[in-house]
Amino acid sequence: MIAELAKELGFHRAAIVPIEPARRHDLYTSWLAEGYGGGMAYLAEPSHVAPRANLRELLATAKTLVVVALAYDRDNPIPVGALTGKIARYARGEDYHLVMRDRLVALADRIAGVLGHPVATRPCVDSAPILEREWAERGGLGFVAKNTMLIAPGLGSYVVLGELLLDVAIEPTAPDQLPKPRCGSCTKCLDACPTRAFVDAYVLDARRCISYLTIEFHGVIPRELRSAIGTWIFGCDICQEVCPFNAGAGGEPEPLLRPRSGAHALPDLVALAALNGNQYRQFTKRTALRRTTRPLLRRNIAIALGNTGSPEAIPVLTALLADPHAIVRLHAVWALGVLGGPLPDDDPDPEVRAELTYAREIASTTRSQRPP
Ligand code: B12
Ligand code: SF4
Ligand code: SF4
Repeated sequence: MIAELAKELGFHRAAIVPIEPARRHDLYTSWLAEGYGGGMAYLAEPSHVAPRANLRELLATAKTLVVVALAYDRDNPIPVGALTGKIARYARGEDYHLVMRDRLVALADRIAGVLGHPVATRPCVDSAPILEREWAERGGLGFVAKNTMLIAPGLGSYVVLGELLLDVAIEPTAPDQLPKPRCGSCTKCLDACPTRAFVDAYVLDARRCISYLTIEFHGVIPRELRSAIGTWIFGCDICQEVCPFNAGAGGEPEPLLRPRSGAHALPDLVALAALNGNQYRQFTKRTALRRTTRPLLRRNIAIALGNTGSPEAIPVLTALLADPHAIVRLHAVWALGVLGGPLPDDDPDPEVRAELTYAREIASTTRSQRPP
């Protein structure tokens, strides 16, 4: 019945799992101990580590977990001009956290209605301290693949996950077993990752992942990773784009998660760099893009513009040199160095000045390599 209700609410998959201790908690803590979480310090806080081992830390009376998956758009329009950036598919439409949360609350209400009494619930999505992929596996929604994504057979990996803790015991829909990995000898995702972020199959070093660098990381992007970021300005989908399980996937994606506009699916880097504060708030309103800030998005745009290799990017990069935030100017300087554009003589910020020295070096190396 719950699976039926979940379907009516638009979820693509739903399952019921009994509340038991997590089985892969040691993999989580060893991942943190290796430093693979980078600057996401919140992941190592006791309030995030303990509930991942024991869901009852989130709802003391919990007896059942409902795990759900919502599919989003797999399509990828072809870029029109040289100065087009890329936003990861999950972030092009309505913020999935909001969509998922509203649906989970509606599901809880319907369950209470059917049971005829109030039910204590706790909806969880993404930021909640839950090993979401493990629970989705245990509910039989799919398997964790070498790219660390939960792949739901038939839907692929372009799905977001959510959970609902309930204080009522409900018969499970799945045998609560961790499925066998189904990647076989394939290594396409590991080979395609441009920043070589996979330490091994199933293990991602977030510090090298474009998704982390463009969304979660707030500092100066390491020089050696900048070129590999390509034109991604928010997130990255490469290790999913190459996956054969996505090539054969079907299912209508959730309409609310479809790209909000052409500019969300194919962002024009020049137009995006020129948005004022109000326009930026409009563009990111109720989208997952809200996870970043305008200066950080401009930092990412500067890198992407440098990586277009197009001299047409020079005027907008020159305009970014006037940004009040040093983080934006620094990356604009780097991009101008790469494109051989005019560099400023000086900058009030010492880190930007150091970047200027480096940019002059790359510019002169590039010039000396050009044929006379
Ligand atoms: C931190 C985080 C990130 C980090 C680190 C990602 C990572 N792979 O660890 C960064 C910022 C890089 C990131 C990127 C992305 N993320 Co993210 N992220 C999270 C978050 C908040 C925690 C993940 C975590 O705990 N990582 C630590 C590792 C150790 O844990 P894990 O990923 O759960 O890995 C499990 C398995 O790998 C397994 N495992 C380990 N070794 C082995 C060995 C074998 C043989 C097997 C089978 C399994 C296995 O054990 C782990 C524990 O259960 C979750 C939400 C949540 N609360 O879980 C979303 C979440 C994982 N992200 C999500 C998404 C959509 C993305 C992106 C696709 C966004 C994008 N397009 O840019 C990318 C994908 C990059 C990638 N290949 O993972 C979705 C994934 C949905 C799915 N289908 O899997 C989640 C579940 C959010 C959600 N509610 O939907 N993310
Ligand atoms: S999201 Fe991109 S950068 Fe991150 S692991 Fe996948 S391919 Fe590599
Ligand atoms: S690309 Fe290959 S190895 Fe990677 S997740 Fe897909 S099937 Fe598994």
